[in-house]
Amino acid sequence: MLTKGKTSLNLVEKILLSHLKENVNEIDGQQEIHIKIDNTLTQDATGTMAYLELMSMGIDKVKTDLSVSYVDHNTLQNGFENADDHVFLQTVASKYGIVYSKPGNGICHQLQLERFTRPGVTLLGSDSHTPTSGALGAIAIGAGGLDVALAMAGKPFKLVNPEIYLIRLSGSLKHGVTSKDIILHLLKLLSVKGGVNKIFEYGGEGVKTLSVCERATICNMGAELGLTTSVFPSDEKTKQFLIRQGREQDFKELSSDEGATYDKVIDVDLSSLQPLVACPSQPDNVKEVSSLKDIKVNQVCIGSCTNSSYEDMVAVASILKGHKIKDDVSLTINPGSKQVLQMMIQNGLLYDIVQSGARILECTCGPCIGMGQSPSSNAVTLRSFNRNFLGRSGTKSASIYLASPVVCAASAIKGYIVGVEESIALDAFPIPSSYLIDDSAFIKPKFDDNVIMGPNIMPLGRFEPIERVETAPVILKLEDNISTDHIMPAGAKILPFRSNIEKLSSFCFYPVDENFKQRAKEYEKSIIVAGNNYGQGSSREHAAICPRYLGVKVVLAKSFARIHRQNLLNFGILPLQINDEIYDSISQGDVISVDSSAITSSSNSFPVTIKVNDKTFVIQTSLIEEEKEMIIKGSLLNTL
Ligand code: MIC
Ligand code: SF4
Repeated sequence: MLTKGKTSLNLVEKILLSHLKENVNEIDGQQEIHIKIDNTLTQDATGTMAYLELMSMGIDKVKTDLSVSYVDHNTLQNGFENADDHVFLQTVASKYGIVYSKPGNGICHQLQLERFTRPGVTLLGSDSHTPTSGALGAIAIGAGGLDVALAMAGKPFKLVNPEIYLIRLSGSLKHGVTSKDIILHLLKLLSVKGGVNKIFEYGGEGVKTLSVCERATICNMGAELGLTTSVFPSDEKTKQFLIRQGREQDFKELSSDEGATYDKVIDVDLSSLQPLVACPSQPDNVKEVSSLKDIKVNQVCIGSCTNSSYEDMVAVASILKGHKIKDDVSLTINPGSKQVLQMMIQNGLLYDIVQSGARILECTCGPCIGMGQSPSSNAVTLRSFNRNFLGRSGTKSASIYLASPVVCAASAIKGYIVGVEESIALDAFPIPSSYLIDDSAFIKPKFDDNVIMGPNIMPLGRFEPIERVETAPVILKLEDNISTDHIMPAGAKILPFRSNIEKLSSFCFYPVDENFKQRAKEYEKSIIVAGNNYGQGSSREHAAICPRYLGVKVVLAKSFARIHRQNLLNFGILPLQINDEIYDSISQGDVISVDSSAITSSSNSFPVTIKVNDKTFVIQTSLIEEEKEMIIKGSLLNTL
């Protein structure tokens, strides 16, 4: 936790303290800290909403040092909707002083790492994998679009004072074991909720063996642990990366002080790790590749913001070179950026990849978010991505396995899940000392006023506050680890409606209950009950906006994922933490009553009474002043 008066600081404390807003004395013992945000990023699937919100804030230009708007998710353009979003995003960026990254330029996190992030900055992004930039020694955090819009308007970002863990790496990785296996190992150890309200700082001798791209994979998938973020020191490897990117001037050495302390230390001996796979349908269902016997693969997908760097492509091309993939396997590859793709062309990797039978896709998220390439019914799909939640591939009956790009490439050749043989070198193509720089698809703002909004872009309605006593049926009772992919799925059929809440809400909770919208409309208002870690996964605020739009007033859960809890509050849904006894007493369909009248008291901790059939429970609830105001007024926007 951040506390004042320490003489030896760890890296997280150094960056957070240098960005702390207002009175430093007040952080001691406080639950919440406010930090200044230097840079922001948005992507198109969350960005349209974030910019509609920004427009309602009445500012004429962003107040950050740098804000970038990427288009990388909705690029299929199967109808006018996505293209209209792109035009809106480009024109709104130009008006407010935001750099616009054109579709095809690459995936937001890979591009931010390559071209923009500097050691020591703070970055807030409307995407849960924003922590990828932690690989360059930045504090990079994912948040809902509204929080990012507020940061663009110059407001500080508020976060729970996090516990700071040191992940101390020793030794080095063996042949065929990659940094993906480090983060899969941590997921196995700590589970998908093991990182909530924590920041991981990586240290130890093993850090020196990892390149910035390898570090980026680890920081990226820290999101699957539920972490607030992850960060690596800025060292010689960082300098080499920035030199390759023609950005040596951005380098600054950053590390923890001698004698710095942490809330906890976790040791990982890199040389003890084996190739790992996350089995269906949670990223922490991790097993050793060698323990999986004869799992036949139908589809293999390499890419995503987790593993699409040039180095990843070198390893993949080295394995595929001179081999053919199995006749009944479909292998797709999404390079992470135009830079990566151009270098693959220039240095011959692409030839070896294409000759193997792989299909080359755009430099976008693609299959990771179900934007095309949905596998066949009951298929096994092996992916170098970060999420394997039910239905995320677009095919509900398919099983998604997650592994490193090298396991993916080797498995595409063999036809079942395998590691890389010792005899195969992973560096058949050298890493050049300078990368190919072409920033032509980043469009600088012109500050012109003409924002173009096509018919699919619907202004966000106002949300009326919930009643102080809500009596309503429990529309769903859910288990642990419900992700935002369950609540508000994505995919090619659904993503085009991200700017149109009425249409989007038809798909709300679709993977769990296809009749959810119809029932919600019949009930008019309703309550959701869930287990632990409710709302894990993406930062999409639509997973709060759509349930709210359909009349959900309260969510009772054993625990909440950080970003989703904030999104619920931002849109006026009351998130209440319940214990096992209350959870067990409620059945789906029960009409229950939630009395939160005490929220108007002056205290930040107040009782809420829940009546279930003939039982009455009183739970003590803690909300800070601003959170109370959002619930009392109906949404964060209503309070502004
Ligand atoms: C995802 O990986 O689920 C996304 C799509 O990138 C999301 C954001 C979104 O829902 O648009 C994320 O991770 O935040
Ligand atoms: Fe895109 Fe997938 Fe990364 Fe989300 S996790 S930003 S969908 S590549």
